[in-house]
Amino acid sequence: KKYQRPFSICRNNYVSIAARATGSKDESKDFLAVFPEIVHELTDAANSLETRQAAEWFTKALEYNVPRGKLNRGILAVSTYKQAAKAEQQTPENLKLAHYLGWCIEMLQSFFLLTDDVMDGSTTRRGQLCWYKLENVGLIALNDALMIENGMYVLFHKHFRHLDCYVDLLDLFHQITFITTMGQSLDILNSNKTVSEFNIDVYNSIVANKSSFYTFYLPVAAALHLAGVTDREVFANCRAIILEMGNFFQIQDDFLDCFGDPEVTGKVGTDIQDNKCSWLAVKCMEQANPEQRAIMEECYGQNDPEKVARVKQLYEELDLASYYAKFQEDKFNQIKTQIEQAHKGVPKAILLQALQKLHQRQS
Ligand code: DMA
Ligand code: MG
Ligand code: MG
Ligand code: MG
Repeated sequence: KKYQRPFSICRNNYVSIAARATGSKDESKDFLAVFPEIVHELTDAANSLETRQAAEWFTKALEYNVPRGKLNRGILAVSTYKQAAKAEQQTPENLKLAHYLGWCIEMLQSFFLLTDDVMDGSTTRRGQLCWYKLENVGLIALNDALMIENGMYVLFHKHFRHLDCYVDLLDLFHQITFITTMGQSLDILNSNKTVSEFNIDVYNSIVANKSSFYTFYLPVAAALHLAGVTDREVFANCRAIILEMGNFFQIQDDFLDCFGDPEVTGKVGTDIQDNKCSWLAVKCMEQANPEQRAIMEECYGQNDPEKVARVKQLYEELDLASYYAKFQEDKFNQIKTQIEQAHKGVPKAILLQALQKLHQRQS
């Protein structure tokens, strides 16, 4: 009940619902100001198919899901564009396009989250009940996820088709979607293994694919395409740094799944119950003695509150929180140096800003 929110939201008041947004006030405000137009255009496109009832449903799905997160990815696209595009390129029309691009990334993220929550059996997301958990939604959420994903291409068609970068953008979104779905598949397939089979190499390959590409590479690369950057080396250099950032980001996500405050993260963790090859499980198995390993083998991946508590207790006995704090600091500094030493053409200031946002994040 606590998380249930009414469907109807005042159209012009998205700013007040963006409590989770972590951009500067102006960045978030400017970004959110575009969302009602996105909804309007997508609703129009759906209505033109004479599917009025479905169009109304689509509007609800968009409003409930798309603008509710931290908006980091969407805003990262806008700020990368502002840094990478030449001054004369930065016309109001082009800045508007950068915002549309940012919302396309938020829509892709929303598509992944809708399906992720079904697969992970999660209950809450972004401080509200997961979409599929709403009484009148259920598994139609899977079709809603597809509507949101493909709504994104309606926007591309309408606003980007005339640009030289159109094909590169479409290619990029398709490639990233493919990689992410492969990563999600790896994540699920490994959750069917036993905890003693987990290791850091398996972990790193899951994370690179399921998280790093769409979280950091997509917003930066998409904005570079829009800014007219064509030098492949710039993309390749960004990619190496960004994959490290994504790995860092997902390690934090895994830590917060267990030790975060759901009031702050907006979601209740499920990794232990779901038998996920999470960073904590990997580190626990690396550091555990034979008795502790046996506890993990018995209790990990069970939907039983006592067993979940026993796993958390074990994480505490091994003081994984202190290990994490130290690891996080070292990794942060290592990535910072890597960005500072990057080739010319890499949007260093933007990457440093994105990295700074991750520093000791709680949500
Ligand atoms: C995140 O994995 C990956 C995608 C593609 C959504 P996750 O299940 O750890 O994410 P969350 O903790 O947000 O459910
Ligand atoms: Mg999940
Ligand atoms: Mg998942
Ligand atoms: Mg998680």
